[in-house]
Amino acid sequence: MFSRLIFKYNNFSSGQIRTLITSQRAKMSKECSDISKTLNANLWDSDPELWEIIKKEKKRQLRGLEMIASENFTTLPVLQCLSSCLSNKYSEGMPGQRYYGGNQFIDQIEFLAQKRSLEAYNLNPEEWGVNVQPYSGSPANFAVYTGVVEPHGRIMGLDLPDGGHLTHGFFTQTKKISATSMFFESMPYRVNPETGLIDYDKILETAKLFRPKLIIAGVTCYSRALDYKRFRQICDEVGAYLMADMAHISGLVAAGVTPSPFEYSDIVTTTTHKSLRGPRAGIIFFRKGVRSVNGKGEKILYDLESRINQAVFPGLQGGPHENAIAAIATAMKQTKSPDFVTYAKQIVANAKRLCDGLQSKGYKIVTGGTEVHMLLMDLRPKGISGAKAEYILEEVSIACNKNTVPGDKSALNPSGLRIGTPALTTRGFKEENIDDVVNFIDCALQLGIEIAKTSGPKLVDFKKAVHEHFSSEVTALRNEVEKYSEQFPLPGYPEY
Ligand code: DSN
Repeated sequence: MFSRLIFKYNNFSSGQIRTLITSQRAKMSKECSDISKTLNANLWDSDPELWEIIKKEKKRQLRGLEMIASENFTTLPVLQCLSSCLSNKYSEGMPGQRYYGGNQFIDQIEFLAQKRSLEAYNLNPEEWGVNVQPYSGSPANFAVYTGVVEPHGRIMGLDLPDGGHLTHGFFTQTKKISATSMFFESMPYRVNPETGLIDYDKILETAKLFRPKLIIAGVTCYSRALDYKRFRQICDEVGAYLMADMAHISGLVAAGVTPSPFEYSDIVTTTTHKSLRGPRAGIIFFRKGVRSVNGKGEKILYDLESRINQAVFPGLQGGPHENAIAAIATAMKQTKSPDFVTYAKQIVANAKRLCDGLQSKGYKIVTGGTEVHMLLMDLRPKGISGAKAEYILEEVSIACNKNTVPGDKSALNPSGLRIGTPALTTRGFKEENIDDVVNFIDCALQLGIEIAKTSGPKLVDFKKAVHEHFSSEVTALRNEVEKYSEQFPLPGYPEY
């Protein structure tokens, strides 16, 4: 810049040039400081409108009882990774083989995330590989199908109304809902409508007819441990891959408080933000080495590594989110601490206490209990729909979600509530606190049941009745819940 100036003004005296340079410097430094002011302004100064909304959300999280089974409060180190400079970098490809320069530190981070992910589940790197790049659970699952099951290849997963996930192949009588059912042929398996338990005999019977390439052992709403050994036997009988989707329970698996899918699976996918308490992201674990030995004694090797890695990138994704990958690395490190094991045990203890408490108040729990982090209430005997129950609970600052129960005719008007304990456990809730939570839930539901008796079948009329005739009761209960909840700290930044 200055050499160009000197060239332009080469007829000037040296004194004139010095004056010119000084004035140019002052101008540039003012411009730089203006730019820096814009770029480095705090959010609360640069965008107060958005900041106010974020603060309200923080307050909602603090004041409410968060009981959505898939949610959690992540840790400060995870949040710090997410909001770090790593967000700036493009790094398509795998560590050590990138399509862009400048990735020497990014590579270190991604290698660390891979190593710690394997360590978190005590996996031998000779036998298991991992891809930490999926943006979340749905892309992770879709990458597996893309890499391992050819287009229109066959997949079996638990039906969504019975507790499976959309990506496990959901479709209805009239519509293919999930892309899994559009681009692959999916056949659901179900739970026994009487017991609510997965019907393994039926899976085998169906699998023998359908001959799937891949069977998914995974749930989003099922309160029992899965029988991975049984899934393995079924897969072996029909020559299918076994993919476990452990998204909900991956924190419990890391802590060793629920059976691990790794012994029996070929592929394991997970999100990292549920019981694992990391960032919103996804991971795929895949087996390496010998898959089987054929009749001639020849070893058949797994080829999952290249298929899955290439399906993630370039198949489905662009640049990996390295800030999230760093956050995975630190979350995986946290799973190795004794505190994490205590937390995971407490999640299950709290869920069992919640189940006992609700049963003692006369509520029906699908499968009759829980072995994990959540339960499913069947509200049919109580005369209130899942949607109305969800609404009245939300009105008193208790967040959970309506859910189908086995035997429900319509997924649009489900009869159950899914309730989980990971988020409250992170906030320090113990069994005695869960007893208080049971009382809050019961008070709200009793009120809802009363209102539902007269408001008619429609949700809109129920909501109207809540506000027109019961607003003082609702407000009083909400105040109690919020006062109670506020005593328990949230991890993360104090204000946001
Ligand atoms: N949305 C998650 C759940 O609530 O289970 C699954 O992706």
